Amino acid sequence: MDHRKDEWLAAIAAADDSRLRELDGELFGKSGDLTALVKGVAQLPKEERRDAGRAANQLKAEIQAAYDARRQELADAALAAELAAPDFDPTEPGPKHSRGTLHPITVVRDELVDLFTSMGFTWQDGPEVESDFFNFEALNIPADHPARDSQDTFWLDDGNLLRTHTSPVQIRTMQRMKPPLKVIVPGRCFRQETVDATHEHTFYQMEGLVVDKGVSTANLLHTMKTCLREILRRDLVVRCRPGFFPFVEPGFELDVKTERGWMEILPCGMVHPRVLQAGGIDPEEYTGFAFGMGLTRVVMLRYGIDDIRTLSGGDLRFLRQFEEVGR
Ligand code: FA5
Repeated sequence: MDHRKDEWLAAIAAADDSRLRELDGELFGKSGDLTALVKGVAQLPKEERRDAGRAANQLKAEIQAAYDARRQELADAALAAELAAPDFDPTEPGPKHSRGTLHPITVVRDELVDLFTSMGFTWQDGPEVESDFFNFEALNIPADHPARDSQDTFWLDDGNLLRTHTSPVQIRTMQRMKPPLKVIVPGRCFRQETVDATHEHTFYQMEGLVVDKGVSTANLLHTMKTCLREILRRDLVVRCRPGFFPFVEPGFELDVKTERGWMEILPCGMVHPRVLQAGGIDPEEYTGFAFGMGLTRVVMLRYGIDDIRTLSGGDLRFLRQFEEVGR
Protein backbone atom coordinates (compact mmCIF):
# COMPACT_ATOMS: atom_id res chain seq x y z
CA MET A 1 0.00 0.00 0.00
CA ASP A 2 2.89 2.26 0.71
CA HIS A 3 4.35 2.14 -2.72
CA ARG A 4 3.18 5.64 -3.66
CA LYS A 5 3.90 7.32 -0.34
CA ASP A 6 7.39 8.50 -1.36
CA GLU A 7 6.08 9.67 -4.69
CA TRP A 8 3.37 11.79 -2.96
CA LEU A 9 5.78 13.23 -0.41
CA ALA A 10 8.24 14.12 -3.15
CA ALA A 11 5.53 15.84 -5.19
CA ILE A 12 4.47 17.89 -2.16
CA ALA A 13 8.02 18.85 -1.27
CA ALA A 14 8.70 20.08 -4.80
CA ALA A 15 5.37 21.86 -5.34
CA ASP A 16 5.03 25.59 -5.83
CA ASP A 17 1.79 27.40 -4.97
CA SER A 18 -0.24 26.45 -7.99
CA ARG A 19 0.98 22.85 -8.07
CA LEU A 20 0.12 22.56 -4.39
CA ARG A 21 -3.44 23.62 -5.10
CA GLU A 22 -3.67 20.93 -7.80
CA LEU A 23 -2.30 18.34 -5.41
CA ASP A 24 -5.01 19.20 -2.91
CA GLY A 25 -7.59 17.92 -5.42
CA GLU A 26 -5.50 15.01 -6.67
CA LEU A 27 -4.86 13.66 -3.17
CA PHE A 28 -7.72 14.71 -0.92
CA GLY A 29 -10.49 15.61 -3.40
CA LYS A 30 -13.62 13.57 -4.00
CA SER A 31 -11.87 11.19 -6.37
CA GLY A 32 -8.39 11.86 -4.98
CA ASP A 33 -5.83 9.08 -4.48
CA LEU A 34 -5.99 9.12 -0.69
CA THR A 35 -9.75 9.35 -0.61
CA ALA A 36 -9.88 6.27 -2.88
CA LEU A 37 -7.38 4.48 -0.67
CA VAL A 38 -9.46 4.99 2.46
CA LYS A 39 -12.66 4.06 0.63
CA GLY A 40 -11.00 0.95 -0.80
CA VAL A 41 -10.66 -0.53 2.67
CA ALA A 42 -14.36 -1.38 2.67
CA GLN A 43 -13.82 -3.74 -0.28
CA LEU A 44 -11.24 -5.85 1.52
CA PRO A 45 -12.05 -9.17 3.21
CA LYS A 46 -13.47 -8.57 6.65
CA GLU A 47 -10.45 -9.84 8.61
CA GLU A 48 -8.06 -7.45 6.82
CA ARG A 49 -10.20 -4.36 7.19
CA ARG A 50 -9.20 -3.27 10.67
CA ASP A 51 -5.47 -3.17 10.08
CA ALA A 52 -5.80 -1.85 6.56
CA GLY A 53 -8.14 0.91 7.76
CA ARG A 54 -5.75 1.99 10.45
CA ALA A 55 -2.81 2.02 8.02
CA ALA A 56 -4.75 4.00 5.44
CA ASN A 57 -5.83 6.64 7.93
CA GLN A 58 -2.31 6.93 9.29
CA LEU A 59 -0.90 7.37 5.81
CA LYS A 60 -3.50 9.99 4.96
CA ALA A 61 -2.69 11.94 8.13
CA GLU A 62 1.01 11.79 7.33
CA ILE A 63 0.52 13.11 3.81
CA GLN A 64 -1.85 15.77 5.08
CA ALA A 65 0.76 16.94 7.60
CA ALA A 66 3.39 17.15 4.88
CA TYR A 67 0.96 19.06 2.70
CA ASP A 68 0.16 21.58 5.48
CA ALA A 69 3.83 22.04 6.29
CA ARG A 70 4.65 22.78 2.66
CA ARG A 71 1.83 25.28 2.41
CA GLN A 72 3.07 27.10 5.50
CA GLU A 73 6.61 27.05 4.14
CA LEU A 74 5.49 28.69 0.90
CA ALA A 75 3.42 31.30 2.73
CA ASP A 76 6.36 32.15 5.01
CA ALA A 77 8.66 32.47 2.02
CA ALA A 78 6.21 34.75 0.20
CA LEU A 79 5.87 37.00 3.26
CA ALA A 80 9.63 37.10 3.77
CA ALA A 81 10.11 38.10 0.13
CA GLU A 82 7.54 40.87 0.48
CA LEU A 83 9.14 42.21 3.66
CA ALA A 84 12.60 42.11 2.06
CA ALA A 85 11.48 44.12 -0.98
CA PRO A 86 13.31 47.47 -1.01
CA ASP A 87 10.13 49.57 -1.36
CA PHE A 88 8.20 47.95 1.49
CA ASP A 89 7.47 50.37 4.33
CA PRO A 90 5.74 48.64 7.26
CA THR A 91 5.02 52.01 8.91
CA GLU A 92 2.90 53.26 6.03
CA PRO A 93 -0.81 53.44 6.94
CA GLY A 94 -3.07 50.97 5.16
CA PRO A 95 -5.78 52.00 2.71
CA LYS A 96 -8.61 53.93 4.35
CA HIS A 97 -12.01 52.34 4.03
CA SER A 98 -15.06 54.52 4.44
CA ARG A 99 -17.60 52.87 6.71
CA GLY A 100 -20.57 54.74 5.28
CA THR A 101 -22.82 56.97 7.33
CA LEU A 102 -26.41 57.34 8.33
CA HIS A 103 -28.17 60.14 6.52
CA PRO A 104 -28.77 63.17 8.80
CA ILE A 105 -32.53 62.78 8.33
CA THR A 106 -32.27 59.20 9.61
CA VAL A 107 -30.17 60.33 12.58
CA VAL A 108 -32.68 62.98 13.65
CA ARG A 109 -35.67 60.73 12.93
CA ASP A 110 -34.20 58.02 15.15
CA GLU A 111 -33.57 60.52 17.95
CA LEU A 112 -37.15 61.75 17.71
CA VAL A 113 -38.47 58.21 17.73
CA ASP A 114 -36.39 57.49 20.85
CA LEU A 115 -37.65 60.65 22.53
CA PHE A 116 -41.31 59.97 21.77
CA THR A 117 -41.20 56.27 22.58
CA SER A 118 -39.69 57.22 25.95
CA MET A 119 -42.88 59.27 26.48
CA GLY A 120 -45.07 56.26 25.64
CA PHE A 121 -45.71 56.87 21.92
CA THR A 122 -45.61 54.05 19.38
CA TRP A 123 -44.39 54.27 15.78
CA GLN A 124 -47.03 53.78 13.07
CA ASP A 125 -46.60 53.60 9.31
CA GLY A 126 -48.94 54.33 6.45
CA PRO A 127 -48.81 54.11 2.65
CA GLU A 128 -47.13 56.79 0.54
CA VAL A 129 -49.71 56.25 -2.21
CA GLU A 130 -52.95 57.36 -0.60
CA SER A 131 -56.58 57.79 -1.48
CA ASP A 132 -58.37 61.12 -1.61
CA PHE A 133 -60.41 59.92 1.37
CA PHE A 134 -57.52 59.52 3.81
CA ASN A 135 -55.40 62.43 2.56
CA PHE A 136 -58.27 64.95 2.37
CA GLU A 137 -61.91 63.91 2.92
CA ALA A 138 -61.57 62.25 6.29
CA LEU A 139 -59.42 65.17 7.44
CA ASN A 140 -62.32 67.53 6.91
CA ILE A 141 -60.96 68.83 3.59
CA PRO A 142 -63.79 68.34 1.07
CA ALA A 143 -63.24 68.52 -2.69
CA ASP A 144 -63.91 72.23 -3.11
CA HIS A 145 -61.98 73.31 0.00
CA PRO A 146 -59.31 76.00 -0.56
CA ALA A 147 -56.90 74.15 1.75
CA ARG A 148 -56.33 71.65 -1.07
CA ASP A 149 -54.59 74.36 -3.08
CA SER A 150 -51.94 74.90 -0.42
CA GLN A 151 -50.81 71.31 -0.83
CA ASP A 152 -50.21 70.93 -4.56
CA THR A 153 -50.85 67.30 -5.12
CA PHE A 154 -49.26 64.72 -7.37
CA TRP A 155 -52.36 62.88 -8.64
CA LEU A 156 -52.06 59.40 -10.11
CA ASP A 157 -53.99 58.19 -13.14
CA ASP A 158 -56.13 55.88 -11.01
CA GLY A 159 -57.43 58.75 -8.85
CA ASN A 160 -55.08 58.04 -5.97
CA LEU A 161 -52.33 60.45 -4.98
CA LEU A 162 -48.91 60.72 -3.37
CA ARG A 163 -49.67 61.74 0.20
CA THR A 164 -49.07 65.45 0.75
CA HIS A 165 -48.65 65.03 4.49
CA THR A 166 -48.46 62.32 7.15
CA SER A 167 -51.90 63.28 8.53
CA PRO A 168 -53.79 60.48 6.67
CA VAL A 169 -52.15 58.05 9.09
CA GLN A 170 -54.12 59.77 11.88
CA ILE A 171 -57.31 58.36 10.36
CA ARG A 172 -55.79 54.97 9.59
CA THR A 173 -54.57 54.69 13.18
CA MET A 174 -57.90 55.69 14.71
CA GLN A 175 -59.68 53.15 12.53
CA ARG A 176 -57.27 50.41 13.59
CA MET A 177 -56.68 51.11 17.26
CA LYS A 178 -58.84 52.13 20.21
CA PRO A 179 -58.06 55.13 22.43
CA PRO A 180 -56.05 55.96 24.49
CA LEU A 181 -53.79 56.59 21.48
CA LYS A 182 -50.27 57.99 21.46
CA VAL A 183 -48.57 57.54 18.13
CA ILE A 184 -45.93 59.10 15.92
CA VAL A 185 -45.65 58.66 12.17
CA PRO A 186 -42.37 59.65 10.56
CA GLY A 187 -42.56 59.46 6.79
CA ARG A 188 -42.11 60.86 3.31
CA CYS A 189 -44.49 63.36 1.78
CA PHE A 190 -44.74 64.74 -1.74
CA ARG A 191 -45.87 68.07 -3.13
CA GLN A 192 -45.80 69.47 -6.59
CA GLU A 193 -44.22 72.78 -5.75
CA THR A 194 -41.36 74.95 -6.86
CA VAL A 195 -38.19 73.76 -5.20
CA ASP A 196 -36.19 76.40 -3.34
CA ALA A 197 -33.93 76.62 -0.27
CA THR A 198 -36.69 75.51 2.12
CA HIS A 199 -39.07 73.57 -0.16
CA GLU A 200 -38.56 70.14 -1.69
CA HIS A 201 -41.00 68.09 -3.76
CA THR A 202 -40.15 65.12 -1.50
CA PHE A 203 -39.62 65.78 2.19
CA TYR A 204 -40.19 64.24 5.59
CA GLN A 205 -42.76 65.00 8.21
CA MET A 206 -43.40 63.41 11.54
CA GLU A 207 -47.01 63.26 12.55
CA GLY A 208 -48.06 62.90 16.16
CA LEU A 209 -51.49 61.98 17.50
CA VAL A 210 -52.72 61.72 21.06
CA VAL A 211 -56.34 60.79 21.82
CA ASP A 212 -57.66 60.18 25.31
CA LYS A 213 -60.23 61.43 27.80
CA GLY A 214 -59.48 65.01 28.88
CA VAL A 215 -56.56 65.80 26.54
CA SER A 216 -56.12 69.59 26.47
CA THR A 217 -54.21 72.37 24.72
CA ALA A 218 -51.90 72.50 27.73
CA ASN A 219 -50.87 68.88 27.05
CA LEU A 220 -50.23 69.76 23.43
CA LEU A 221 -48.03 72.78 24.12
CA HIS A 222 -46.07 70.95 26.81
CA THR A 223 -45.31 68.05 24.44
CA MET A 224 -44.28 70.42 21.66
CA LYS A 225 -41.97 72.39 23.96
CA THR A 226 -40.30 69.23 25.27
CA CYS A 227 -39.83 68.01 21.74
CA LEU A 228 -38.21 71.19 20.41
CA ARG A 229 -35.91 71.53 23.42
CA GLU A 230 -34.67 67.96 23.19
CA ILE A 231 -34.19 67.81 19.49
CA LEU A 232 -32.69 71.19 18.64
CA ARG A 233 -30.46 71.23 21.72
CA ARG A 234 -30.02 74.95 21.87
CA ASP A 235 -31.87 78.04 22.96
CA LEU A 236 -34.19 79.05 20.20
CA VAL A 237 -36.65 81.82 19.74
CA VAL A 238 -39.98 80.11 19.13
CA ARG A 239 -43.13 81.86 18.03
CA CYS A 240 -46.62 80.46 18.53
CA ARG A 241 -49.39 81.88 16.37
CA PRO A 242 -52.83 80.69 15.35
CA GLY A 243 -52.71 78.25 12.44
CA PHE A 244 -55.53 77.13 10.24
CA PHE A 245 -55.92 73.50 9.27
CA PRO A 246 -59.40 72.05 8.67
CA PHE A 247 -58.55 68.97 10.75
CA VAL A 248 -57.75 70.85 13.97
CA GLU A 249 -59.59 73.39 16.10
CA PRO A 250 -57.94 75.41 17.50
CA GLY A 251 -54.77 75.19 15.39
CA PHE A 252 -51.31 76.61 16.01
CA GLU A 253 -48.11 77.20 14.14
CA LEU A 254 -44.85 76.97 16.04
CA ASP A 255 -42.12 78.77 14.10
CA VAL A 256 -38.41 79.00 14.87
CA LYS A 257 -36.38 82.14 14.24
CA THR A 258 -33.50 81.74 11.79
CA GLU A 259 -31.13 84.16 10.07
CA ARG A 260 -33.44 84.22 7.09
CA GLY A 261 -36.56 84.85 9.13
CA TRP A 262 -39.16 82.61 10.75
CA MET A 263 -39.19 78.96 9.69
CA GLU A 264 -42.44 76.99 10.00
CA ILE A 265 -41.66 73.65 11.52
CA LEU A 266 -44.38 72.56 13.88
CA PRO A 267 -48.02 73.04 12.99
CA CYS A 268 -50.37 71.47 15.51
CA GLY A 269 -53.75 71.68 17.17
CA MET A 270 -56.64 69.95 18.86
CA VAL A 271 -58.13 67.22 16.69
CA HIS A 272 -61.36 68.39 15.05
CA PRO A 273 -64.45 66.47 16.24
CA ARG A 274 -65.26 65.51 12.63
CA VAL A 275 -61.85 63.92 12.26
CA LEU A 276 -62.38 61.87 15.41
CA GLN A 277 -65.71 60.76 13.97
CA ALA A 278 -64.10 59.79 10.66
CA GLY A 279 -61.72 57.67 12.71
CA GLY A 280 -64.63 55.99 14.52
CA ILE A 281 -64.06 57.77 17.85
CA ASP A 282 -66.80 59.52 19.81
CA PRO A 283 -65.85 63.23 20.18
CA GLU A 284 -68.20 63.54 23.15
CA GLU A 285 -66.10 61.08 25.05
CA TYR A 286 -62.59 61.74 23.76
CA THR A 287 -60.41 64.70 22.79
CA GLY A 288 -57.01 64.73 21.17
CA PHE A 289 -54.16 66.75 19.78
CA ALA A 290 -52.08 66.30 16.64
CA PHE A 291 -48.96 67.80 15.16
CA GLY A 292 -47.23 67.58 11.80
CA MET A 293 -43.57 68.36 12.31
CA GLY A 294 -41.53 69.39 9.27
CA LEU A 295 -38.85 66.79 9.94
CA THR A 296 -36.62 67.82 7.04
CA ARG A 297 -36.67 71.41 8.28
CA VAL A 298 -35.86 70.30 11.82
CA VAL A 299 -32.77 68.57 10.40
CA MET A 300 -31.79 71.85 8.72
CA LEU A 301 -32.13 73.76 11.99
CA ARG A 302 -30.29 71.12 13.95
CA TYR A 303 -27.21 71.16 11.73
CA GLY A 304 -27.39 74.71 10.39
CA ILE A 305 -28.08 73.57 6.82
CA ASP A 306 -29.33 76.55 4.85
CA ASP A 307 -30.40 74.82 1.64
CA ILE A 308 -32.81 71.86 1.77
CA ARG A 309 -31.56 70.64 -1.63
CA THR A 310 -28.18 69.58 -0.22
CA LEU A 311 -29.96 66.88 1.81
CA SER A 312 -30.98 64.90 -1.24
CA GLY A 313 -28.26 66.12 -3.60
CA GLY A 314 -26.17 62.99 -3.13
CA ASP A 315 -22.91 64.94 -2.77
CA LEU A 316 -20.64 62.67 -0.74
CA ARG A 317 -18.59 65.61 0.55
CA PHE A 318 -21.77 66.90 2.20
CA LEU A 319 -22.78 63.51 3.58
CA ARG A 320 -19.32 62.70 4.95
CA GLN A 321 -19.59 65.63 7.35
CA PHE A 322 -22.05 63.47 9.25
CA GLU A 323 -19.69 60.53 9.52
CA GLU A 324 -19.20 61.04 13.26
CA VAL A 325 -22.80 61.86 14.20
CA GLY A 326 -24.07 58.76 12.45
CA ARG A 327 -22.24 56.35 14.72
C1 FA5 B 1 -49.44 69.98 7.16
O1 FA5 B 1 -48.96 69.27 6.32
C2 FA5 B 1 -50.36 69.47 8.24
N1 FA5 B 1 -50.70 68.09 7.93
C3 FA5 B 1 -49.68 69.58 9.58
C4 FA5 B 1 -50.55 69.35 10.76
C5 FA5 B 1 -50.66 68.08 11.31
C6 FA5 B 1 -51.26 70.40 11.34
C7 FA5 B 1 -51.45 67.83 12.41
C8 FA5 B 1 -52.05 70.19 12.44
C9 FA5 B 1 -52.14 68.91 12.95
P1 FA5 B 1 -48.08 72.08 6.38
O2 FA5 B 1 -48.52 72.08 4.99
O3 FA5 B 1 -47.87 73.41 7.03
O4 FA5 B 1 -49.09 71.28 7.30
O5 FA5 B 1 -46.74 71.24 6.50
C10 FA5 B 1 -46.18 70.92 7.76
C11 FA5 B 1 -44.70 71.19 7.79
O6 FA5 B 1 -44.07 70.41 6.78
C12 FA5 B 1 -44.31 72.62 7.48
O7 FA5 B 1 -44.33 73.40 8.66
C13 FA5 B 1 -42.93 72.46 6.96
O8 FA5 B 1 -41.99 72.41 8.03
C14 FA5 B 1 -42.96 71.11 6.29
N2 FA5 B 1 -43.11 71.26 4.84
C15 FA5 B 1 -44.21 71.56 4.13
N3 FA5 B 1 -43.94 71.64 2.83
C16 FA5 B 1 -42.62 71.35 2.69
C17 FA5 B 1 -41.73 71.25 1.59
N4 FA5 B 1 -42.14 71.42 0.34
N5 FA5 B 1 -40.43 70.97 1.82
C18 FA5 B 1 -40.00 70.79 3.09
N6 FA5 B 1 -40.79 70.86 4.17
C19 FA5 B 1 -42.08 71.14 3.98
